[in-house]
Amino acid sequence: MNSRRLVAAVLLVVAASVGLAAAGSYRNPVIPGFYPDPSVVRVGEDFYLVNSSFEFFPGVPVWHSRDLVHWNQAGHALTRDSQLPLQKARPSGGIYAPTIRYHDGTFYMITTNVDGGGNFFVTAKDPAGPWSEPVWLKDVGGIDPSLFFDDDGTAYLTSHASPPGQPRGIYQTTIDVKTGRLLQPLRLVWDRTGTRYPEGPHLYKARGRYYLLMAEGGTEYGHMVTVGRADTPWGPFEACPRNPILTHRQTENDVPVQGTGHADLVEAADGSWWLVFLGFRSVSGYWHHLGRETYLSPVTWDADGWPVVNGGRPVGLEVQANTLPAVTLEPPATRVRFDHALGREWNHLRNPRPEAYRLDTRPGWLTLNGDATAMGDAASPTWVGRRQQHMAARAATLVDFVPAREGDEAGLSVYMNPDHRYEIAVSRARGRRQVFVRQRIGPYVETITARAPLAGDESIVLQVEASAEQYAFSYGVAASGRPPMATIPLGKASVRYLSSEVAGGFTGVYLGLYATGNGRPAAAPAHFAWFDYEGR
Ligand code: 6LW
Repeated sequence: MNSRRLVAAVLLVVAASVGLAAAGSYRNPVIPGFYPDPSVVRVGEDFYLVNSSFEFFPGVPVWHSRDLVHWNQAGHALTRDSQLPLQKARPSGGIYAPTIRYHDGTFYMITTNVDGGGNFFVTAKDPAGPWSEPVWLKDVGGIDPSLFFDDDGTAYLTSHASPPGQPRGIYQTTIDVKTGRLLQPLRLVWDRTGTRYPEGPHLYKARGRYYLLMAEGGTEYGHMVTVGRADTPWGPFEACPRNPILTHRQTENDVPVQGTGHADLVEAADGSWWLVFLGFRSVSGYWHHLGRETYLSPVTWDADGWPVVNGGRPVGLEVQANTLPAVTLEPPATRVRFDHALGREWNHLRNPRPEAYRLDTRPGWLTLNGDATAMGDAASPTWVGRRQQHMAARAATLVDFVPAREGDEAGLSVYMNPDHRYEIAVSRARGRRQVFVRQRIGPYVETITARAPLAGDESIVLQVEASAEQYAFSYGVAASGRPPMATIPLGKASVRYLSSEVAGGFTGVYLGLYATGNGRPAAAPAHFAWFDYEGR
C-alpha cells in the first residue's frame, strides 16, 4: 500500500469508528440496475441481501454490507444446474422473489422457480456459498415464500397464493426445515387492505408483537408496502391506519423514483430500523429500462407502534438520514480483462453450455463458440452479460472474429428480452466481412439499421454509449482500444423500446457479449480481448 492509500485507509477507519458518516445522507438506489425484490437479514454487524434473477444464471445474487448503503456481491445462491433448472424458463419466468433468513448458524434462501419445480429453499453456512441442493416444497403453490423463525424455533412459511376456489392472499403454514415437510395445512392469514396483488409477505416479531409486511398494487406505478400487526403469528392482523406505509403512486413525474414496493425490514445492531425495497427510475415519467432496483429507507416507529418509512415522505435519490458508519468499497474497474474467471456481475441466459465459453482457447481472451441458438430464441444463446446500472453508460469490447460463413456473427448485445434488443456485431454478408447494428422491437420488427464493410480481418472495437433516451453505436478498427477512442458512429436506437413499459416483464437491460451461427453452429469462434463498462 502506498502512503497516500494508507492515509486514505486510516481516515476511512477513523471516520467509521467515530461515526462521521452518520451525519448526513446517502444515495439511492443502493444497488442500481436490475436487482428487484430485495430481502435482507442481519447477522451481528453483517447484512446480507438477495434479489430475484428470473431466467438468468447463476441465480439469486447474494450481497454483503456493513452499512446497508455500500453493497458488495458475495456470490450467488444458485450456481448449479441441479439448483436452477431454467431450460423451460420464459423471459421473466424462472426465479421470483427470494427471502433470506438466518437461524441457528444456518442461512436460508427460499424462493420460487415458476418454470421449474415451484417453491424451494437452499441453505448455507456461508452466504457466499456454496449453498445446498434445493429442498422442494411440493405442497405450497403461489409465489414469494418467506420464512420466519420464532423464538421457540418454529419455522413459519408465509407466501402469496390463490388456491382454486379460495381468495387470493397471504397464506401461512409451519414447516420442518430439515425436510421441507409442511406441518399443517396452509391457512389464509391476511387477504389484503383492499387493493390488488397482495404479495411479497414477510412476518417478523418486533417490539413484542408480530408484524406482517406485504406488497400490494402490483409491481408498477401503483406499487405499495402495507403492514398489519397481531399478537400471534396467525393473526388476526390489524391493518396499520396509515397504510400504505410506502408508495409513490401519488407522486408526479418530478419524483424520479417510481413503483416503490416489495420490501423487507431489518434492525441494525445499534437499534436503528431500515427498509429495503424495490423502485425504478423512470425517464420523464414514461418509461424505465434499468429494471427494478434496490432502495433503502430509514424507518422509525410512531407512538402507536407502527413503522414510519422515511418520516412519511417519498424516498428519493438522495436521502437525509443518520446512516450507519460508512464502510465504502473500491469502485469497480472499467475494463474487465479475460485472464481470470468472469466476475460475479456476469450472467448467462438460462443454463449455459460450458464449452461455449472458454478462457483457455486463447489465454487472456474470452472465446465464445456460437451454436445454432440465435439471440431471438428464448433459449440459451452463447451470451454473457452484465446489468446496465446507470442511465448514462458506455460499454465496449474488442473482438477478433472472422466469420467463416453467412449467419455467423459475434458482438455486443443490449438485451432486454428476445423480442426487445439491439446488437452491434461482426458478420459476413455477400461474402464480405461487415459490422452492423440490428434493432429488434417487438415480435414483428427486426431490422439491420446500419452496416459498414470491413476491409481486412482486423480486430474490431464495438461500442455502445447510453443516455436516458438513446443508445449510440460506434465501431473502430482496433488500435489499443483505450478511450478516448476514435470510433465511427453507426447510428442510434431509442432506449424506450427496451423499457419495461414496452417490452413487458420483470427484468432490466443487460449489456453483453455474444456469438451465434443463427440456426447452425458458428463455423468460427469469436475471441474477445476485454469488456468495458463505465457508468457516467
Ligand atoms: C414478485 C412479486 C413482485 O414475485 O413481482 O414486486 C414479482 N413484486 O412479489 C416478480 O418480481
